[in-house]
Amino acid sequence: MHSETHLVAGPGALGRLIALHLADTVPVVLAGRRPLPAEQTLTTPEGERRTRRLDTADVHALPALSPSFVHLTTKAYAAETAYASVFERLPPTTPLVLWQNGYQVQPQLDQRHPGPVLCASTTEGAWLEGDGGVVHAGHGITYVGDLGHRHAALGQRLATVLGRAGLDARAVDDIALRLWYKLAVNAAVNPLTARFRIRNGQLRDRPFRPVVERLIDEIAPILVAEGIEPPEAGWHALVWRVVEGTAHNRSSMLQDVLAGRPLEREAILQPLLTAAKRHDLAAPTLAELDGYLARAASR
Ligand code: KPL
Repeated sequence: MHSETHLVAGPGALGRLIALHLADTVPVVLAGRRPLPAEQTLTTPEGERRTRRLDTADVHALPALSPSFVHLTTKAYAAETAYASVFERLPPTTPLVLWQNGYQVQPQLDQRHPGPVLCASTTEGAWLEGDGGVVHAGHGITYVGDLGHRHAALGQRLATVLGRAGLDARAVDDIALRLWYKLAVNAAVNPLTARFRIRNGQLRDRPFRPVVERLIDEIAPILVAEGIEPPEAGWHALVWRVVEGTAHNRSSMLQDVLAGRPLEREAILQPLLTAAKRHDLAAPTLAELDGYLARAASR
């Protein structure tokens, strides 16, 4: 087996986007819980359709592999289980890359995994096109780094591999900060768009705009109390810039609602609500949205 093989575990939109990019430059195995067609098509943001044959595998019955990286690209709620399946069969010191939203899986698996753990925070937008393809909706940036500041060279190596594969990737030494910023944006955008089934850009209009403002006013002091330094332009500018840039998108949580998948409520809202409680901060709008999503999930 080629020493640069990348195993991508989690064949959702992000997993397939990464696998199809990497496949042009390094050997890739795409692993999931159910069989997928080996032939996969990537539709680029420019509308070009590129079909590639990928090695696919059952995550519960992986072939003998010694990959250079395992990319865990499942939803946050499925990450621990996928991790356990993958590492039943792989060398435990294999470098692991976590691509999840939120800030829940990352510290947990960083503690659990014996090998190096990198986290990736990406603004690449993609959605699935049936079992045989993925649409790359828009180019984004991917930041990679490790929480413990011990694997800078590995982060740099991964950023170079991703860059060669056509994804704009940068190694950073403040990945925790970037994960929290993304979480702040996801918490302000995703639950509301999922609840009201609206595109991100509709948050700019009434009646949603004041709710987004209230959410940001609740999220910002929680993060500051957690020691997260505010973005240079401020929390409101951070959120509205993303809303503007992704105005035509359906958020990942709305896509999950429409596909009948579980929601990333725990990874995105729970870290904020837990921190709010710890610092005795009121977060009624966040709590109300969390309660709504929890009830919707149990129906
Ligand atoms: O990350 C996103 C998501 O949908 O999960 C945003 C940035 C909100 C874009 O839709």
